[in-house]
Amino acid sequence: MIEMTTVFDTRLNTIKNNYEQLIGQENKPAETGNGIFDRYENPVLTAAHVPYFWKYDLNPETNPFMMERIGINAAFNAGAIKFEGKYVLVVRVEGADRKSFFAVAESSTGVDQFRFWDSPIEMPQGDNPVDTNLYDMRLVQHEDGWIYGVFCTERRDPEAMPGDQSAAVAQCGIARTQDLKAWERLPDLKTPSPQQRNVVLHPEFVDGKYAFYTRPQDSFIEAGNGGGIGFGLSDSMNPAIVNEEIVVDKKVYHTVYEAKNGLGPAPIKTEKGWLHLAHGVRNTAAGLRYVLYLFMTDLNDLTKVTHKPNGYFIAPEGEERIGDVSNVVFSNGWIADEDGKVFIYYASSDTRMHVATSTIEQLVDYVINTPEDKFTSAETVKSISILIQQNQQFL
Ligand code: M1P
Repeated sequence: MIEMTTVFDTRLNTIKNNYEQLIGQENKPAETGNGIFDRYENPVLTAAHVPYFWKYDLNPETNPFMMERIGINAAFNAGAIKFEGKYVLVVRVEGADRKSFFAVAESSTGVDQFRFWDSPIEMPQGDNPVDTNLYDMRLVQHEDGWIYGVFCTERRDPEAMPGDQSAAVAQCGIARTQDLKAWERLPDLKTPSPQQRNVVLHPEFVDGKYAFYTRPQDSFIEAGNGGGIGFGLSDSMNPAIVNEEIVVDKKVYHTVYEAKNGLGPAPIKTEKGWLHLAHGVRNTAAGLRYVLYLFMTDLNDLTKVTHKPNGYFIAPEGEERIGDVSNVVFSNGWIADEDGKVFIYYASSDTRMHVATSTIEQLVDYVINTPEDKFTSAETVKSISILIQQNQQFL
């Protein structure tokens, strides 16, 4: 028994020390960015940031080996909001059992020292049937006074053949809160599309209505004919019903968004237009590759894309390329500070969270002054030739 107590105490001390050391770790910008944004040396959140008291039974009587009782697999795809002066993420935490749930983590700096609140969110159930899995919350402080969490709720496809355990239906779940602790669940969004993922609520009313960005899709994985970032209006949030989806940003052959795309967080309002962050997907021999891209829509017409740089804004790099679903970067949260600094929270390979920082000024410059995709190799060479020619006087 004395020996067991020693094992218990030694392990508990190590676990606590490692945890505090990880959370206290400083994060610095990685050297030499591209002038558009800065990456950081360390991820901001990983499975190891999840509090040890969610995983271990801390009673030496019932857990003499100090064994992990509940495994956590990943911490990724976080919604983001500035709340009571803190940088707050609502993280998709995934258990070893493959179930995702939401948990709040906060930091005073926005780039490091993110610490999870004491317990995960207990999200009330929505429409029948009950949610099997919840993920990818977009957080929006709406001008109606509520903070909305708009997320994916996934359930087994009721039409699935008895042996098919992978057919699922994805829909947009909605909940609202004032404090990120108590959540009121509202009915799922209704749209003409059989499946929905990557739905985002616009922060302002549009013609007195709630405005949603959608991602109509034909099946659980394939965007199919409905591919593209859609837009539609709803009279209310309870229930939220979009009767017509207009595709604002469609998937296009031989681009980084040729297989599918989806909006990331809610757009940021700038003097030049609404700044949007989205993910684009293409298929490769190694599987799907997810990258992030930016575009801008008109201040008075959210369905009109005014600027769209060619290619990707952030693509997976280094260790970001490896994880449970490799070759993926995905973002559903960013925070714009009053002074114009922007914190872009992105996940890599469905495994961990990172931050990149920039400013509104830099992002607007990037979006407006980067050549757009003209869809052929010849046009790409033409853009490079024009730049070389303009640079002659400086060489
Ligand atoms: O695995 C990559 C991503 O796949 C989905 O995104 P999309 O619906 O655009 O294919 C989501 O499940 C997302 O959570 C995940 O990161």
